[in-house]
Amino acid sequence: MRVVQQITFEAKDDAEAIRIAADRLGRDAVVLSTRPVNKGGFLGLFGKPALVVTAGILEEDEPKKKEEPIGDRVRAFQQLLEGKRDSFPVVPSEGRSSGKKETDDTPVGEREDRVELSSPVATASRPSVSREKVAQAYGKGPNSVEERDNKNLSDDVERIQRTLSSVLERLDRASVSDGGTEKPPEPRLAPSSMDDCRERWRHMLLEIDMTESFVDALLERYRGSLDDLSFKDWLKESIRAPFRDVISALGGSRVMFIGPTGVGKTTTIAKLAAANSLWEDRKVLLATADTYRIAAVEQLRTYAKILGVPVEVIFDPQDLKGIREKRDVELILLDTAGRSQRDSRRLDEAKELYEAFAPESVHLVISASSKYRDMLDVIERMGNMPISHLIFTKLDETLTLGPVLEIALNFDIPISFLTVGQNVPNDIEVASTDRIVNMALGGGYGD
Ligand SMILES: Nc1nc2c(ncn2[C@@H]2O[C@H](COP(=O)(O)OP(=O)(O)OP(=O)(O)O)[C@@H](O)[C@H]2O)c(=O)[nH]1
Ligand SMILES: [Mg+2]
Repeated sequence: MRVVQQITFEAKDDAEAIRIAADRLGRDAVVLSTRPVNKGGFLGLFGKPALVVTAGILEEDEPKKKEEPIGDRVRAFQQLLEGKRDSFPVVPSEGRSSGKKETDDTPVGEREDRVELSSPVATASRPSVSREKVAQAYGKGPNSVEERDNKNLSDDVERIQRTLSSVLERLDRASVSDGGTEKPPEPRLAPSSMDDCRERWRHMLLEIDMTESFVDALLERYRGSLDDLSFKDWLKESIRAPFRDVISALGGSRVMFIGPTGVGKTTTIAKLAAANSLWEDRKVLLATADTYRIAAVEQLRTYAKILGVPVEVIFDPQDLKGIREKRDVELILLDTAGRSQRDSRRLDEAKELYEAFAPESVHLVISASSKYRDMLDVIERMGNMPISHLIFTKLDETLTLGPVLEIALNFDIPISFLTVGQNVPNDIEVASTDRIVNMALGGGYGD
């Protein structure tokens, strides 16, 4: 990689630096460095802060090979990212892999049993995981007969377990409604009354940080429900995560991502861009309207370069109209600046982007480690745009997924994806009601 057409100029802030670089060098301009200086003033004091900016265009040393096998592209992608983590400030080096030894006593939420591609570290210490396994994590089925058999077997076991627990819980209910005349169930298998059962769930739901009044209302609703489902299955039936694969979960070919600062919007977009371009072989275009921070533009540009997909920087919402009409693109993922739900001016700007882009779906990205009240506030205030999907990120960072469950139960907005770590592109899943409920009630990610 070499720099061509390098220029140096002054700007008052990051946003102006990005804009001047693009004006003078075109849309592929990259800000290479910025140095803060004080302009004017006396003896270096009382001056106005400014930036001395170096920008240029990066060019590949050798033309890229045309079509590498997918495995090689993925591995190269991972290796480049691992390398980038040391030098690139917005992709921090402390990954989720703590290097801690896992034992059977390790709480489920701390286990590292996610699907992992071979990174430079992983290849040395453990076998890499097949493409099929990764494809499965993205909602694709197993390929070989052996894999199908294993899957059928584990599906059967899961079905039997579900049936058994539902039968046990029905037994509990029956013993209560019959005024206790029924033969008491085995004490080690189930609590002896509906109230015990209810208390147990109540305790558990409060432990995972659900709101007390909501928990009581929820348990009442369950008691009054006519169907014969176990509580867990009833919860699963009550939330919406209906998508089976990455394409249906995206909900269209023009997709916009909004959300508070630092929740993982750009990382999630990079994961989805990888999934779509590497596994689905779709022509993806990344666009970013986050021109407030140099690091934000460069973060997306870095992912785009590694993936070999084009990226457009949006300075003006009207730029989106041209992008919408691009013919050779199958999927446009629009990244936006993180904004506080309390900053109404920034929210209006997002609305302008929405109107110019006319997306087919708007995914609101929320961190699973936020408090329930804050999640609620985000959804309500960002609702100045029609939110079509919810994405929960950072499920790996919390053991108490009650707020996620509570949002899922309270809103009729479908949940599209769950992200479970910093690793691009692995740490993302198409959301499923099973996963959400099992993780929430089972002690977090890893259950
Ligand atoms: N543990 C964990 N970290 C994540 C996850 N998703 C993203 N991150 C990390 O969260 C940090 C912020 O991610 P970004 O993608 O830059 O977040 P953003 O929403 O684009 O941030 P702004 O553009 O500043 O609003 C980075 O360090 C990511 O690696 C996740 O699922 N789990
Ligand atoms: Mg971002």
